[in-house]
Amino acid sequence: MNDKLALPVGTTLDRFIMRKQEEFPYATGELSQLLRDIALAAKIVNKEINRAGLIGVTGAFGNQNVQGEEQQKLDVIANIRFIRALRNGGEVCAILSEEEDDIILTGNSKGKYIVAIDPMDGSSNIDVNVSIGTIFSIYRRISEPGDESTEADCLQRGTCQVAAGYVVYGSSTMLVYTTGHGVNGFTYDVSLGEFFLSNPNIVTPKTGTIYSCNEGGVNSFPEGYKKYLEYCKEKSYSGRYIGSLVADFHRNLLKGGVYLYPPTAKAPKGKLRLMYEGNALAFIIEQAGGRATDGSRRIMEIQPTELHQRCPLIIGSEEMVKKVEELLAAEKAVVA
Ligand code: P6P
Repeated sequence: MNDKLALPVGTTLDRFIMRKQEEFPYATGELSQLLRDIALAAKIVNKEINRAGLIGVTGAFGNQNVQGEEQQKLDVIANIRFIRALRNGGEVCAILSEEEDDIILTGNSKGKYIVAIDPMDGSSNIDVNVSIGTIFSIYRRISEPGDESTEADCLQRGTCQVAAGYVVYGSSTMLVYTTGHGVNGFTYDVSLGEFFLSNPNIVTPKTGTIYSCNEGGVNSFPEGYKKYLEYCKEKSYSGRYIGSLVADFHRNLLKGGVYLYPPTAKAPKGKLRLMYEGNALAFIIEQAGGRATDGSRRIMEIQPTELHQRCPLIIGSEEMVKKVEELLAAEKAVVA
């Protein structure tokens, strides 16, 4: 047969998920269905982002979220889309969303899974056509199926995640996820309405020359961070900071680099949220051979105590993250 006349289109996300499920004889398909539900919502959100300026969904919604941040219209829309897809998919019993004060009980009391999600990360960039993203983290519930889900279901360490991923709505739209067996990236083909495997088995470089940090707050950074930024300049590293964590993370994941969000005067515990930013990306970066810390602890070992708790975040290439930790430790030694 002359295949050259009709080249294969590649592996769809659905087919990839099914193949991976076959590798786990006891897999019952619920997690596979959950991942499909997330992909469906991502396709819908992608369409609304691409047409935001035409359908009047740019700009502020007029409310603040639990974080005290100005909600953008697309924050609210993405939150609705993902919650609806997860509720209708039936596999999720509760959702922890950046845009909701409390956990959302989906009514699927028999659902085995919990999802922690930042439906639209970097939303301040929406109106200026800069990449934005969705970040998600999936846990098995602790409470019994059939019982009402509890906050304890959502306050699990990152090491308990069964899957995590993100969608980056950029020059192309990509979904990148892990279930603890490596990291794989899928690019969305709008014309076919499918995600296709484009970045199999992503491994992040052990080191790099890119650092991502909002240095506007440098005067209030702990000394060790200041020392690391000086180190980057001595080494003539490239400063790349988009203001969308997902976009900065994705570039550094593929090219090598480190993203830092230190404690600042404005955010003494850091700005980023542990449950639906730190843990999700930490799972991915570790599966890709990188490292994620809050400066002294492995992100995924932090025991959460609040749904929306924040954490300092240093994440990316292993050797670069270790260098930051080394300078922070030296600072502590001097202070002690
Ligand atoms: P700053 C977006 O609000 C976000 O959570 C991340 O996506 C981004 O990296 C960071 O905050 C930007 O924060 O303080 O530099 O504007």
